[in-house]
Amino acid sequence: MTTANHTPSAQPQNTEQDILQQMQQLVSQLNQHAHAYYVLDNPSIPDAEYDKLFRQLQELEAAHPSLVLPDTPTQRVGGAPLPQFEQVTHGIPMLSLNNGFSEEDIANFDRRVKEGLDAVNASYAAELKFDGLAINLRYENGIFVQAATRGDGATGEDVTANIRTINAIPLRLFSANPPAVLDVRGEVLMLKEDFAKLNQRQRDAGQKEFANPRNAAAGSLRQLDSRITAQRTLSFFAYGIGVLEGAEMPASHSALLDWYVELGLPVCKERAVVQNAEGLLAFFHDIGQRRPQLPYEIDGVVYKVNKLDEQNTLGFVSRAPRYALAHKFPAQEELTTVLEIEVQVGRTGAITPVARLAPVFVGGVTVTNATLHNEDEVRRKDIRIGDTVIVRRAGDVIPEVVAHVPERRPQDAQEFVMPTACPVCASAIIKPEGEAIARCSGGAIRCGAQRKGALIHFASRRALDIEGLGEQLVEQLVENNIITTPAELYTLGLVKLTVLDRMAEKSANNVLAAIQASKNTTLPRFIYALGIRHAGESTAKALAKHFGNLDALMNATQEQLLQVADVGPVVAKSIFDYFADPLNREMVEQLRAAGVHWVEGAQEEAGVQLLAGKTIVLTGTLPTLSRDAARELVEKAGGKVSGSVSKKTSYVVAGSDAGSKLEKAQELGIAILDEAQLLAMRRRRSTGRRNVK
Ligand code: D41
Repeated sequence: MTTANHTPSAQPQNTEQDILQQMQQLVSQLNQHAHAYYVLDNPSIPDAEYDKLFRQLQELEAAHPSLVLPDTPTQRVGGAPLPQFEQVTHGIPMLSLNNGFSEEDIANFDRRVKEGLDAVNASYAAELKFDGLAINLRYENGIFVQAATRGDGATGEDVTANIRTINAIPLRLFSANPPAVLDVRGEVLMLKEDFAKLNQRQRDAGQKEFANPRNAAAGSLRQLDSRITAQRTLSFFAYGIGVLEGAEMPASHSALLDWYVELGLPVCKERAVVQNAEGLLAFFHDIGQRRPQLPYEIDGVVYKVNKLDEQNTLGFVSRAPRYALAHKFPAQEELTTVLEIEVQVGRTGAITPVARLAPVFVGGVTVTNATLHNEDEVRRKDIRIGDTVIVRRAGDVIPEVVAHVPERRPQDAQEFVMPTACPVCASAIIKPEGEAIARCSGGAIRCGAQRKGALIHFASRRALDIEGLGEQLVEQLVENNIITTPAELYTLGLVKLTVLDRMAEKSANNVLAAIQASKNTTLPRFIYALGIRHAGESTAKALAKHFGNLDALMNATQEQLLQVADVGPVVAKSIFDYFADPLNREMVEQLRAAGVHWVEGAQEEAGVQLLAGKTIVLTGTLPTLSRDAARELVEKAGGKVSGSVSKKTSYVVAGSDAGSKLEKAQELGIAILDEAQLLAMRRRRSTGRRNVK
């Protein structure tokens, strides 16, 4: 929320008592609106209204500085820098958490809890483990008075001024009868979205980016100048309690969090009360599935024996409670060293610097290579050979180098030098002005790497779909100079194939049969298979539909190409240039001569297309159809598949574990189909008879 101009409303004739009352009212109103906005995510007034009230309060405070209230939201913006952080001794130490990683660790935890309680069943509160910073908030008579970092658990640092800038943290608890003292414990973090925005700002300002949301949150909290913290959007979730005076301790952890919600404190909604190890694991797996869609980073989940008297019975060992366990996901970030920076040549000649790394176990796999994307990226992150770097592997995405660790840079760390010649074919590497990507100028004819890439692409499932012709076989075919172009695939015989490693007669015959079968294809697949830059699958489909036959496409001018739906100048030029090259035209002719064919001018088969003109979003796992199969089905029925839900979406087809897209569809009131309903949309004969295949 921002502040707007407003005419002063302080009236000189008011008594101090009146003014104080006015201020109290404004503070209370503003704090309630802030709670609705930042904690409940449900604004109660328009921003402009809020700003008006805010200005009124600011003006009153400026006129009567002695009356400024301790919970006024005007003080959130940060004040003069501190010389240093003061030390704070926690009233009750902040304990640490024991970690578990395997199902066995969880079973052992559950068993020890039951032994300790002499019970057959155990009830747990399960919640998220935020990857942020643990903090203690002290409220006295309902007013926020101090915030301290966890520090070593016994003593932390006073970060009150910084914490005050976090809009989600109430400056006064919502209670007519608040406790005399309440220590709220929880985690300060930065949402993924706010992290991305902050890094964008850092980039724009030519300043160092943060490696991850946790570092960004830590860096923001450790600012001596709270005005800087105020510009960084931080969030907070409460999960624990320290000193409590003047109120009764809730009987369970879940009741504590419910009470916090009533007091206006932010509590994460992703929590549950579950029974026994099975319940814990079910929670863990559910959250693990949804982790990528969560708006914040978590590094696991936390289990706590729910009843407080049971927690007390169990007690703690060496500063970690026996009643709690953090169940961690495999680490997504690890440190390792850069052994070498090499370049890889892609299908279109793109030169990608790749860091060769000392092997490191991250995100559940051993990583030895990580992409550095392009030369600018290497410079921006200043990654050098010999550096210690943070490597990240989230979900199934390819591992990447996030940042180097400056303190660990050796004296002899070497800067990366972009080669001027292709490491595969020695052709010149060219980086067109204004483009981020450098390319090998050899093309598929001269460059083995591009040749391999072109062949793999040609044979891939969505192109000519030659089963068995994968990366390894292509590698051997190219390395041994057996073939150089896709057209030569059709000249392969048994003899040429069986000389290769690991190629028995049976599998060689299978590959040959698949090559033969691939001759019968469709025009869109053929166009896509050529691997023209910028002409992906949907462009290939649009081109086939527009031109109807290959010769028309091959002879099209750039102006004609621009007539095709979704084809812009870059794509049109790329297609035009491709067919202007005689070598490419020759290869197309060779393919046709080899017998590759399709039905030209393919008309839609007779029948009703039930999804004609409809936009469909697929989400979650369908019971039998793969993502590709579902997409093909939609397209055959005349529909278009889109990746995101909007008002223009006609249907959302949802399977199990559907996440935010399903929610969005429900919000927007979009019809939701299951797989069976999707299957029923397959083309029906136009005879009037409902003949669903
Ligand atoms: O989300 C967290 N990082 C988290 C940390 C959590 N959800 N619960 C926690 N509970 C505790 C106890 C059980 C000791 C009150 C914690 C932490 N401790 C914790 N955070 C940092 C050190 C300990």
